[in-house]
Amino acid sequence: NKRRSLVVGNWKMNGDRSLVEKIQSQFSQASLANMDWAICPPAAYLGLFDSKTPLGAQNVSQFDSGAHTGELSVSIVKDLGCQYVIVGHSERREDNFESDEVVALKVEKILAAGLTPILCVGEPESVRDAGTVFEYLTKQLDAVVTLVGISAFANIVLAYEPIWAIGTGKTASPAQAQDVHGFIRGYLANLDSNIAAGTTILYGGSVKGSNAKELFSQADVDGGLIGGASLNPEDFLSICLAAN
Ligand code: G2H
Repeated sequence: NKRRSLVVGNWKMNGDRSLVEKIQSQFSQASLANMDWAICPPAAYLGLFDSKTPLGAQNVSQFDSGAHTGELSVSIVKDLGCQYVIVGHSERREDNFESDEVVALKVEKILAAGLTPILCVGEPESVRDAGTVFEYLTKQLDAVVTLVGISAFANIVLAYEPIWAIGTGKTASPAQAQDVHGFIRGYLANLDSNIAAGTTILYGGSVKGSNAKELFSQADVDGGLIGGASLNPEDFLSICLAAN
């Protein structure tokens, strides 16, 4: 049996107060008993949501508190109602020069606070063209396993996001996604087969209402991390329904 599905909307640096209202009204009548969902809005909007909306942050600091201007700690986002924190998104790895080691430190902080990290991994197009996807992902995963240990993956959600498919309209085919998701589960299984069987692995990269069902039906795809399509409440609901 497959794991319970999860669909997470990542608004990135988009949205406004009115989208907060629209998404809440779109989801207020929805029956989504067989899956979990959450919204990761810009952090400034977290406090505008009612308590019925499951929330996540898009990032947190690797530090606990103190003199880190512009940063948000895990305890702050927890205080604002977050259950999840996206960590290691390729856009942060690129724009903010986050290394595998910094990503691992953030995962450690998120776990220590009792929140669920959504740990993003994924290769650029050049790596796919060179045929070294699995080596690239192994290095990203090793950094986290080394710091927090394999047993911590009982409380970590993984997201595979091929960088060449992010916001480009170029979705990985269901077979391409399954190929990598199967590899990731195999990587975990080499370390602990029970952990591997229970780990939620999301796919991210141009998921839409029209391709969600087929992606989510793959054996090792347990849901999605949704960027652009999560900004349209109807589209995002249709993606959640495809996982329900
Ligand atoms: C991948 C995804 C959400 P999009 O980054 O994290 O974005 O669905 O716009 O490709």
